[in-house]
Amino acid sequence: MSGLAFKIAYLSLGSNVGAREENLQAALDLLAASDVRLRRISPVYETEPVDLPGQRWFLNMVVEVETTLFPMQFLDRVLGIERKMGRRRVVPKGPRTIDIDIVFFGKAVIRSARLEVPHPRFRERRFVLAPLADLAPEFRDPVTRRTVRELFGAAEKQAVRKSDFQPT
Ligand code: PH2
Ligand code: MG
Ligand code: MG
Repeated sequence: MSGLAFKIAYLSLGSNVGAREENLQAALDLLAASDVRLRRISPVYETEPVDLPGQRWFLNMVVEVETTLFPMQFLDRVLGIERKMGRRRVVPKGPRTIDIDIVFFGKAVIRSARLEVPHPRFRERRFVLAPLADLAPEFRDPVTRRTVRELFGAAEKQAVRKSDFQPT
């Protein structure tokens, strides 16, 4: 990828249907491509469901990638992977085989109908902030100008605990 302009992006992955570990691993395998390089992956956390309680606990993680794709191309790539993995959008915020959300795309602030970056709800979500803080505690949210570490410290309690599973 050297010689081409690339951006660093942070993605949040979540799964609470089927073999959750295999789903995270499959998503990482599908993400890796000549134009999307996986740089670092966070520990995996088992997390209490937020927004829609009463569903199975999630496995969540964050991956740092570098990509030469533009944001909308990158969104299409991610949605294609969700589709390939059999994701069906049945209930909003409900159970899912795999969810891949773009948390940051460099320092970009994007507010379009299809894509909002930074992710509009990541600041309240410990299932995003805990693994993100493992990778990039000093990264500054381009909207609030607060670091990931500060946002994590300020987020409301929500049960998250490290899982033993480590994808490759
Ligand atoms: N995703 C949601 C709604 N609630 N809760 C947890 N713990 N983890 C998630 O990934 C998650 C959620 C909508 O995308
Ligand atoms: Mg989501
Ligand atoms: Mg999503």
